[in-house]
Amino acid sequence: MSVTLNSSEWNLVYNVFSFGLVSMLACTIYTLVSQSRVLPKYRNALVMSSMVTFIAGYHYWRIFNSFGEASEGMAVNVSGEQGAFNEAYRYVDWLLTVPLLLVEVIAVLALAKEVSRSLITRLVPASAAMIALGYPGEISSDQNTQVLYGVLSTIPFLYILYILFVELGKSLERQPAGVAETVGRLRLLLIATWGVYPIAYIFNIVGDESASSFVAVQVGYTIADVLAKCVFGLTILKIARMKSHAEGMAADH
Ligand code: RET
Repeated sequence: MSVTLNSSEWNLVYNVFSFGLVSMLACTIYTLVSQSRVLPKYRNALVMSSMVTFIAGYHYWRIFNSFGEASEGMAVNVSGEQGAFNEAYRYVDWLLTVPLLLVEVIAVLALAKEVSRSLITRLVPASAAMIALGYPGEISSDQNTQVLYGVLSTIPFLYILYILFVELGKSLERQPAGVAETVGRLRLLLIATWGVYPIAYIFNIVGDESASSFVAVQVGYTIADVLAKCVFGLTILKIARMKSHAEGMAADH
């Protein structure tokens, strides 16, 4: 089975993948070289961010190549067979990066050890379950299966939002004023970008294997990935710098 794009659609997907790839590479370098601009206790959060964008850069490289290999002219093979466009790269990427992103948020807050551990032991399994449950729906062409796994995956998704907005809110009260504000913005960025994924997934269900739904899903996921990984990582860096300065690090760092 294949979807036939027109030339501007094909070029758009090709260019968006290329943009995603270079954004991840550039962001990896930026967060790596910025290590010394924050206090040692915040460096782990930056390492997480570098790892997230590195892992994503690798997967965008594979996705980009897979798109080229699956294309015969403007027809993209989406059959799921060998040589077809491989949607699994995205899910393997998310399976690794989504738990890391959540650990990154917790790490930059530098909360008490028990609080961090309790948040992480709930967030990491929930995020892995969310991605693992979404995959069977993503690759299925049967609408009932897509809806079933979409709903199942939404359960851990809502649980994660509950932890981030309700549970984490309690520890925010103890953060310095400017930091609490930036963390508030971080959570807004998180909800705005993470919300794009289920919406793109819905395009897949209602779009019924059409070229325009293929384009919408791929462009949607890629833009959301750049926001959720790169822009998010840069916000984490900003929070780490603000906290480092609030805790006595010289301002010229
Ligand atoms: C799926 C399936 C449909 C239901 C829901 C989903 C949520 C996906 C999310 C993915 C987040 C990915 C991130 C990647 C960036 O690194 C799996 C599409 C709720 C929230 C943040």
